[in-house]
Amino acid sequence: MTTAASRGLDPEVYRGDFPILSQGVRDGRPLVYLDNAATTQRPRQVIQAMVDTYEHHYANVHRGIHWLAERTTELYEAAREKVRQFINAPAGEQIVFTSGTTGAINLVARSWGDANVRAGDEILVTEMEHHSNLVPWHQLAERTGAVVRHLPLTEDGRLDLAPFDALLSRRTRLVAVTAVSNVLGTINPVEEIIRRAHDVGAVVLVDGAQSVPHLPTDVAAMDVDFLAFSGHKMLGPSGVGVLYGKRDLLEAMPPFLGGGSMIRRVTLEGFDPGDVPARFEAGTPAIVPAIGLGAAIDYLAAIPADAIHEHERRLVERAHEALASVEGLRIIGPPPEDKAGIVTFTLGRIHPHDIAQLLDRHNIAVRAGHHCAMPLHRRYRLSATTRASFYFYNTPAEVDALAGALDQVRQVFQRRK
Ligand code: C6P
Repeated sequence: MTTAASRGLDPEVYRGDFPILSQGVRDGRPLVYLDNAATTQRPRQVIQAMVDTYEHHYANVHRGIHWLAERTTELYEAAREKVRQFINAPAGEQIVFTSGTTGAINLVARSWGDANVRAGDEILVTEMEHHSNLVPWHQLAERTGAVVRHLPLTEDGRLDLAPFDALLSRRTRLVAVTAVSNVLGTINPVEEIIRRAHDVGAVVLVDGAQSVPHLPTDVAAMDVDFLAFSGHKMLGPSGVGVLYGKRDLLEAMPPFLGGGSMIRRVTLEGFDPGDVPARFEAGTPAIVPAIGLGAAIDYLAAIPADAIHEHERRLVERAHEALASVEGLRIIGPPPEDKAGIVTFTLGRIHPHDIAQLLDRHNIAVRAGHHCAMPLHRRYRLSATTRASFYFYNTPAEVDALAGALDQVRQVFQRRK
């Protein structure tokens, strides 16, 4: 059977929609944007949706009686519905707009965590988590006396599930795991993790920052309790993200931030919280970014998610092959078939910041550093790495440009020796 994925995706069909990809020329070199795990670029349709809102449909939401406020509220709520459909959530009430993945995870740690975690309870994370999925749990442990434990990594960049059963117990209140590593690209077996965690009564939070933009996501099929992700990593603007939660969990959670919109009634003596999701959206929300995220989802939903994944996998395969010919280059992480569109590497003893700076002279944008994953780097006895990360608009020619430029970087440093 021919599927959308097997037919392949032609990035040229989409590149024209992204003004920055054609306007980012420097010294005659076109921009090769390979920093998509940090943030993606936006197509004209998303930028225009936000301009249109400011020009024609802008007022505050859930407050005004005037028609303009009603129109903006409709657009804001339509964006929530688009998110719901995109991840197959049962109801719009289960979609909470946050400031991003970080905001979503902190909301769970503060609200669900403070209400449910006690001294001696355990929170299980993994050695490959982004700091956003580690620090909030350390903070929760500091507040409550709970203990943070972790699943280790294998040498080739996968989760080591061997000690999982021994680590899981009735004391485990929460398992917090990323669906895709932002450094290694590893795609984790989250459905299996969720199933096994549920067997001991633990709640599971999946960090979807690097998976929702790149892989098909179905929260109902996953049976996940909480899913967090960011708009700016999936063609949307920064400043908006999403927390999906199971309805019974969200409804039992106390509000975290207090203020306008999150209440049913306020007196001088106290307040009654509003229903979900308003209970968790105190104050004026990121109105235009949320509408922009809705437009980003319209754009993404028109491209089969499995075709995006397959295209990125082919780019990663090509990168693994091409980069292997660069002397001294070592890729950190599993083979292409187990990864999303991320290739992280070291090149001899050249500092990753120097590599990124020299690649920048070729107008190739990558990220260098610890990528907000210090424990992961420590695991591989590294302080920093260089990372190229792809999206559906990247081309095989860009991968080749990266490999060619890296070989020149190597030669520059060899000459300096
Ligand atoms: N990773 C990267 O270059 P925010 O900043 O809240 O939108 O997303 C945080 C976050 C959480 N989890 C994972 C797996 C992530 O990759 C990120 C963001 C970027 O890798 C910026 S540090």
